[in-house]
Amino acid sequence: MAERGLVHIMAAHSPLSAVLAEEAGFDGLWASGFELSALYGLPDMSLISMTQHLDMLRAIAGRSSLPIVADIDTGYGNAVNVIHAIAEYERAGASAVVIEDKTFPKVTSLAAGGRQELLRIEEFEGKISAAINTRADPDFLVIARTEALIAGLGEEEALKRAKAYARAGADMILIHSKKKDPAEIESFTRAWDGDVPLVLVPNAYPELDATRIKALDKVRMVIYGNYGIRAATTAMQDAFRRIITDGGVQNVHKDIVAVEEIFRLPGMDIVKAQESRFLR
Ligand code: SPV
Ligand code: MG
Repeated sequence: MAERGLVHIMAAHSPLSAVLAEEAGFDGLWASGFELSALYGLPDMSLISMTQHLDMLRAIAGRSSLPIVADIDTGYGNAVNVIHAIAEYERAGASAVVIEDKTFPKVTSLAAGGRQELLRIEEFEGKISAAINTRADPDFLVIARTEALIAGLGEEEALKRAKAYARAGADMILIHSKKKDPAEIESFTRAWDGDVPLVLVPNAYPELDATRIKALDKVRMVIYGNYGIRAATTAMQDAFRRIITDGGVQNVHKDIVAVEEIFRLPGMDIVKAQESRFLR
């Protein structure tokens, strides 16, 4: 962020999606709870475990050199659970975590009519302090996410919470909104006079592009939060439907990557070189 001003972080739900994000030129990866839940065929409602998320994060870290921002939802419980989680995520290879101020179990933020209950500010301050106190590397970022706008509590409450979390030691504040119009986020960003920079996730308001975000001046990280799983779903829906309609793969094969690409992306050349060197 110091070098680039604004960093672009792409959601990854698997090592393969991480490799694709790295090749495309993103600055980092978002180990998204929404995407991993969807990968398991589950809604993003605290149903996948910390172990499942950590296992995938380790697998991603093993195949990509990009920094990983881990989406640890509510921190899997109270401040004591956060202490355990921070140690585990740092060891697993994450460079940052995002913790949100909702109660456990949570409901995904963008769902219409979803139950959105927030923690008391003091309790969440304790969780942020616990995270800061636990990290071994001072460069490991603790990002506090307020869901005040998602819960419909308004800008004043969102600013109050963001300021409290920054005072508790958060390195950055993630402000989320599900309004289709970016006005709510732009207004919060203009009103933000805290010392720490902001993180945006333009999932609900996609027209807020990098040029407009840079003009807001206080944002240093943009997370493309569900674009990996949505792009993959679009591609699979299209291909699978065409195979049924066409009665075979005779047409679709021309429009998808050749199998050689699936040899290349996971680094089959490296394994082949290992075979010729070490198999006796
Ligand atoms: C995620 O990708 O898991 C997020 C972003 O937290 S959102 O689903 O938009 O809340
Ligand atoms: Mg999430």
